[in-house]
Amino acid sequence: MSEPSDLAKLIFGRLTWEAIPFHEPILLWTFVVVALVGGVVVGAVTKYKLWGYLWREWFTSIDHKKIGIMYIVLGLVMLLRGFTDAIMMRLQQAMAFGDNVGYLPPEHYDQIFTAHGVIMIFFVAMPLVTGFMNYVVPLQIGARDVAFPFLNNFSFWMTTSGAVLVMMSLFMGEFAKTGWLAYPPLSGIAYSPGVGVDYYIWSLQIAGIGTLLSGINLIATIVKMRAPGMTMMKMPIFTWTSLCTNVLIVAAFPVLTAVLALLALDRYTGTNFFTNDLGGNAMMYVNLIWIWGHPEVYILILPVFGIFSEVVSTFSSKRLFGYASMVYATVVITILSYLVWLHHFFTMGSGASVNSFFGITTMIISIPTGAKIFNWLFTMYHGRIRFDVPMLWTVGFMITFVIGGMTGVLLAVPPADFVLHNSLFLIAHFHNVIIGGVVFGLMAGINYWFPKAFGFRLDPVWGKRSFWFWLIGFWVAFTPLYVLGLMGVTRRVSHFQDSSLQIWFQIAAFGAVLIAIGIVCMLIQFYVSIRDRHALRDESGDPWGGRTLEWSTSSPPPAYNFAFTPIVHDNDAWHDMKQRGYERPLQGFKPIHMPKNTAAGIVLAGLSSVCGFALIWHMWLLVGLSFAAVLVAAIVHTFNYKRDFHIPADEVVRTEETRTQQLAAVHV
Ligand SMILES: [Cu+2]
Repeated sequence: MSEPSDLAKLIFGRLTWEAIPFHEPILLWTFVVVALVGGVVVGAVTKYKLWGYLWREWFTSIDHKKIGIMYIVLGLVMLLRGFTDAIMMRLQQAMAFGDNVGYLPPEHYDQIFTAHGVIMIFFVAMPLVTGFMNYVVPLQIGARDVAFPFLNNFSFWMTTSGAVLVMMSLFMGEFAKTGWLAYPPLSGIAYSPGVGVDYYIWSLQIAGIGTLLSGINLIATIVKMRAPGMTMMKMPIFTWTSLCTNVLIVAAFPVLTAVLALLALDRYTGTNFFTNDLGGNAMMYVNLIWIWGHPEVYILILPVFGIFSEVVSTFSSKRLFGYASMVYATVVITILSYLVWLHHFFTMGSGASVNSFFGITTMIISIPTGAKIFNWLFTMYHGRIRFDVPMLWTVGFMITFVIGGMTGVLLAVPPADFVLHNSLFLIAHFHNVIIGGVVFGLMAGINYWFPKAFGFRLDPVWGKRSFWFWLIGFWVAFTPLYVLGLMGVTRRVSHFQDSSLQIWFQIAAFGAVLIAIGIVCMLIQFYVSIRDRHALRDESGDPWGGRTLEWSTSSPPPAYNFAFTPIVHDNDAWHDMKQRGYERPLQGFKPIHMPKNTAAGIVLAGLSSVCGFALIWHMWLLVGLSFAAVLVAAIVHTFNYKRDFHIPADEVVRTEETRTQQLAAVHV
């Protein structure tokens, strides 16, 4: 094979036909399936002439509700990919014993567990959490949108661009084989010379910018745009947990950006921040990435705690017990979550004093978490509990998460962790708190707020089926991993010799199949609900007897959310208004002007992902061109951003009067 010319190198860098995995049958078939599904979707959108509508009403929309829904769609699509990786791992580990090497070669298995972790955290949990905060918070605080609507659109597309790059690594080149946190020296250029780690770095850098900007956006929104009367201690709990989460995002994500930038410098320019030689120190990377990593797990769970608080008080038809202590517990967790990161590597050998400090801070964090659990139980106590689907997920969470928390406290004991570190016990623990906590919470949130967003409920029958398959599937899939971990089986192994272990992996694989059925039930639930949307229609805008402001609007809410800014007297603002006889403000109309939809967000993010792709493949000419294009597009956008639109007052007043009649009719 002749050496490519300098010009070819400048243009194509290290991108060659070899980068396409024609020789990998699994990837080839995956490509065929993805191409087929993609073709059907594109065909349907073209057939029903929906491109214009999608572009005008969704892709370029600066409406927080639409952006929130797009985040959630992105998260659910990536859940299918991330879960496919999970099933592939379970299958390999259930069959690869003795002479049977399974169906996945080690280097492919390594990419799968790395992609699984990266996708589930960055492109499933983060978009879902950000989607809920985006959709719900402005409605809960009585605002017409977030503080920076354009920035919100741009942040979404930056997150999506990162996801696109990760998906591209399936069919062009490879993904990292390092595990989801890409520890050096394995992630350094010496041991990972391929494009995998570069896909990892640039997809996370691009998505990370989106996350950081949405963090700033939501903090500004919550601090500056609350309705009159909504003091901090009158904010709904979900808004409180969102505020703390976004403070953590702003405090932690720059650390991730910095540490990945240093790793990139090592790989691209030959510096020695994290290398084995020339003064490099890999443990500095491990420290920095967990200074981001542990707050990250609380960035995921805090909003979910907020969802549970809303659901428990609504479905117990009772004020949330211990509102103030709930707020203090959230703030304490936020602070403590920044003081525990070293529990991820007690085995670094930093000595008893350091380990005991981080062991104790880790154990302490279970106290405010426990306080939350008791507050939810005391809210249910003597409540008129309705076990609708959101409440089922909540009770499932309480049982599952508490057990997961307990295994966490066990791992926080350094001597015990020395035995269990990097074993399957650890894998079972963090899936216990992430699936039992974050996933169950997001499912509760989808079932709880879906009728607000679309005006009809989700089908409860398939909803309950999905819940039971997830709950039982979770325990069947991960209990064996707790057992295997206690027996000393380590993580990230694609083949085993000891056949006595196989039965446990087979049970775990069966559990993963049950969870897969749970996901299919959820998809059927969406389909059946859309098909039967008229029967599931909710005229009231408040199907569950909600207590916070988002339930005071129609479903779906008008583009401007509130024509008349609500006056708040209580943290259960809507419940309080209902007590006052559906007292909704109808005076003091403030003109509504909103920035127009714009293509700038998707264009800037699109150019950023082209630049990222070029950096991955060392296509230096394209790097320069796309980077210059990003700058030009950003400058051009600053000139046309001034254009916004007004909604005529009489149209708004008419809508509000209809809404008042609607409420009167529903609540006679
Ligand atoms: Cu941690």
